[in-house]
Amino acid sequence: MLRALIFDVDGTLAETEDLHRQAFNGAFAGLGLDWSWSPARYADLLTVMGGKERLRHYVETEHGAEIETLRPRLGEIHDLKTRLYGDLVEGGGLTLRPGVARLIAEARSAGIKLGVASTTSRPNVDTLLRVNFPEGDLPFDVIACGDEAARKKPAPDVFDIALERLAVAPSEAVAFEDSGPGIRSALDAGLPVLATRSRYTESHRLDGAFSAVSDLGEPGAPHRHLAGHAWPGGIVTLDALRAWHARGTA
Ligand code: XBP
Ligand code: MG
Repeated sequence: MLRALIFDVDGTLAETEDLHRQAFNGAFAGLGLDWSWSPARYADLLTVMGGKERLRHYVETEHGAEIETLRPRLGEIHDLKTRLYGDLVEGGGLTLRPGVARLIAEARSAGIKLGVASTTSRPNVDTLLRVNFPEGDLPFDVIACGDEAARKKPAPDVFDIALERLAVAPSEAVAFEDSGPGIRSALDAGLPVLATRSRYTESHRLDGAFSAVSDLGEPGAPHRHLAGHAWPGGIVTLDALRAWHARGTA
């Protein structure tokens, strides 16, 4: 029986990655570093999951000669980036992707548990949820994210943590992801994965997802079906998820 839905954050709950990119660039400028990541450059760097890891990878590959002076500053750069990202999200304009609020509401009404499993830092999750859900009425039963996981995606750690805290088996849940590494992470945790491709994952292969769509769809705004299981009317509803899940576990 379907007992839980587990959502990735960046690119899945909302199209956040360009704000992350802007926050990184703001931190570089704020600390006197003449670095700037274009959208294309950031898309390449997104193959490295985790902002701290991504920053370290960039410094090691692009500024290796200065690594000894830069390495001690990586934490400071990422901390400023996280503050600036929070300001950007607080500044509004970052809404949930199509169908996310609807499906979450359907799940809550039906008593289906809700979890988050993200590589991003916890303050980023808290700010995104605070801006998009009413005070004191946050929908998620469990939030697993950032450095709680010993290994970042594509390792399964963060989904394993979410499953354990939700007290459900992988066979009783469905994961929602937008990226190749995220799909890999959820699959390796034993979860079936529904992929909603995002702006920064246009080039990602979504192999392994049992269904891939442009988004979760809304009445009057059906999604584009990309691969795998197709959803009646181009909308992923809880009823349709339950019907798929029942078939798979029959
Ligand atoms: C996406 C990530 C994160 C964000 C940046 O996480 O890889 O690293 O890009 O956030 P997910 P941080 O798709 O799993 O939500 O700088 O806080 O890591
Ligand atoms: Mg993501």
